Amino acid sequence: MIVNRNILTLDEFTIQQLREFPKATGELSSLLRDIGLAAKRVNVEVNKAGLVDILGDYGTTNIQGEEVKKLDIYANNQFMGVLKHGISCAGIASEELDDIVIFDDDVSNNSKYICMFDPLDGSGNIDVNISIGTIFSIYRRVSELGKPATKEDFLQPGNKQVAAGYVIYGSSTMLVYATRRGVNGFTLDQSIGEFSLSHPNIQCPPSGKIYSVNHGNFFQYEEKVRSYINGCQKKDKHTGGPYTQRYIGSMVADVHRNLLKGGIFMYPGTTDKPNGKLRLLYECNPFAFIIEVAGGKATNGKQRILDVLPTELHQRTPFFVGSKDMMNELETYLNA
Ligand code: P6P
Repeated sequence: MIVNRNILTLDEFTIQQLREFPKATGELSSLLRDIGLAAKRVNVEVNKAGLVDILGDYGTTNIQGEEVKKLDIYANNQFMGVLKHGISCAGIASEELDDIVIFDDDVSNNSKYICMFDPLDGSGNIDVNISIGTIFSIYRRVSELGKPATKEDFLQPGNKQVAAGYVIYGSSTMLVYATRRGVNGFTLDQSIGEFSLSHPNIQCPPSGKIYSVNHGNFFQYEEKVRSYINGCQKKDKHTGGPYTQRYIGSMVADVHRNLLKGGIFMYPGTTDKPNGKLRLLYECNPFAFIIEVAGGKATNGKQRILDVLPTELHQRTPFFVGSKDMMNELETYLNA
């Protein structure tokens, strides 16, 4: 008889982490468990998206001017709901909401953290059954406890993140999160309805053979970026080329693969969109934090992403993220 090895669930893992920090209040662990709960609820709907009338457009567009899929709204409401009714979060920001939402009740005003998230990244892929994801970023508040959170709590540089992570709704559903102590991956075990530790202490391979970029924009990239991309396609003294090109069009899926296998993901600025497409606060900062804790690097082409001082909630940034050696190769081109 095969005895199930004792695989820690997300709840058990976060509680075990608490034991190592006797002074910890447990608020962060509670917040992560809340996120896990919302992710399980979203997962149920994502998995049946083809079966119920949850497909199709919601008939509105979000601040990004993108058509909003029903699942976007559902996911946004699930994450906002568990965080509002939890004990650890004073307010949220979301790709789907024009402005921050301050929960402003006694419990929330005394909560130490705020959370920003993209509730369903890659939602344009929902109808064609390609992996999509949730991305989240957690900060300690800088505003006074006991009072409502403020905008300053949300406009902190990424290097102030306490934790960050993502959920990938793919061939299996995984929740991956990082604190400064490490990156750990939990796979949803449908038999018990729990995220179970499947990828402890994830390390991003220092190099790899995969590069991810939208070649359709190639002639809109600056010359140094085009030169690096060319270097990825041939034996080149600077790069370890030729590499394999993989681009899913769902950042969570592309970066997750590169995190585990090694690789580089790029969403450069273009002539049409000099700041690129991806959002700093709830897409790039969380992945930059995760990749750096796992041993990789993340920049905007000029500086470390985590050092960028945000000025607006939905500001965009060029984004280059991945294996350390590949990022260093890229920088020999960009700094030439
Ligand atoms: P493009 C999905 O809409 C997303 O925000 C990321 O998940 C993905 O990497 C990127 O946009 C794809 O954008 O312009 O290459 O289709």
